[in-house]
Amino acid sequence: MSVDNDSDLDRELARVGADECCWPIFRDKHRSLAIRVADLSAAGANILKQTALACGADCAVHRDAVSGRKKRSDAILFLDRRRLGFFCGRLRTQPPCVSRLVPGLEELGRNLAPDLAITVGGRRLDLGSRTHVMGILNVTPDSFYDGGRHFDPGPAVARAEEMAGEGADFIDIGAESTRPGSDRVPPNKQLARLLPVLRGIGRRVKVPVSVDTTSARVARAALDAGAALVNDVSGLAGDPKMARLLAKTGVPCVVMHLPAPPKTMQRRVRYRDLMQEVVDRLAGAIARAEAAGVERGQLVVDPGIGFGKRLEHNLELLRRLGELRTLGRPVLVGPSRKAFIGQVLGLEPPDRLEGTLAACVVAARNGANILRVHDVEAAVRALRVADAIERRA
Ligand code: HH2
Repeated sequence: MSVDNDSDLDRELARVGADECCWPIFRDKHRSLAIRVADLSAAGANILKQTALACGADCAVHRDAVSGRKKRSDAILFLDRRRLGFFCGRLRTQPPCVSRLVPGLEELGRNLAPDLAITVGGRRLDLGSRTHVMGILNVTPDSFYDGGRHFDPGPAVARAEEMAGEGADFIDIGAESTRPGSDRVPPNKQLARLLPVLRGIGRRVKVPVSVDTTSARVARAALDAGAALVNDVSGLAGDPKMARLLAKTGVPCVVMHLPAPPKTMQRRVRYRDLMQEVVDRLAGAIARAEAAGVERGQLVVDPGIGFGKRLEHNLELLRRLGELRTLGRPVLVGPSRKAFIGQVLGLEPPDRLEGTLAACVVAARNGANILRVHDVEAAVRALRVADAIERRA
């Protein structure tokens, strides 16, 4: 028998009667890593491989790196997490062409065992404990699915109350559609839409509210009116004042991968290496935030499903979501009723519920901590069952 699921390992360790103080060691040994290292010299690739082999690990390099016919090579290191520290110790004693990799590998090791708690409204919320749900509330006339439905404050507040009753962990309010081809909505217009709803919600809904905006002015006013988080689809690149606002207020923020403004993002979609580019851009957003004084622990990352991506990119991102773990932050994903589901099923947004739920369950299995959805009740039910199976929770 081979134990596959992480959550079953502890039970099997207990069954064996293994000492509990050793369980973290066995958990690390259970998880093997395949770490990609870019652009080594041929000598570096060979030293890396030899060091890996000496540590009981392995390393794939270009077939001609050994002979030196290939001057540079990428590499993939195969080792279990337990061995990472030992391997770094060995690598540190090697020439700079490979010892320079140690800080990055050590950071990776730290990020793979992150604290996934954020502080919302003074309360610590462990996003790693189960899969969380963020309900979408668009106070817009033109959002691709719910545009016009909650444009007036009355229906918007009623929908927020309904989503809270359905089990939403967060409610995300946006006043600017970011669908492909959409135009910007000026801050004063966003605020005219948002503020009456936020004031109405404040009195009735206990669930933390996030504001979906790239404008620091809108975010500041929304926070003053009761919002507790910011959801910035530009990954803090849209408004230079946003990072400073986050540093000053200390509120959590979702930073999303957005390769181009919504107006033009679907025009020329091309990636040389999708996962690397998304990870690098999100790492850049985290670095930008930290440079402005934002606590890393208050950031949530999002690969931006449907934002400057084609069908194959969206499917790859959902399949390889676990790779975002290298950033060491909780992951939010927003697949709800989006075009990629329509492309798979040949259905319009009103008929994409089942596709959305499938995407949510796969995303949760692959490491998503928060799912941003229109259909809170259905998603909560689906994810509760998925968590019960997957995490025995
Ligand atoms: N998707 C949309 C809007 N905001 N924020 C995050 N963090 N992640 C997402 O995937 C995301 C987002 C687009 O969906 P929706 O709000 O339903 O549509 P519209 O932009 O047309 O209002």
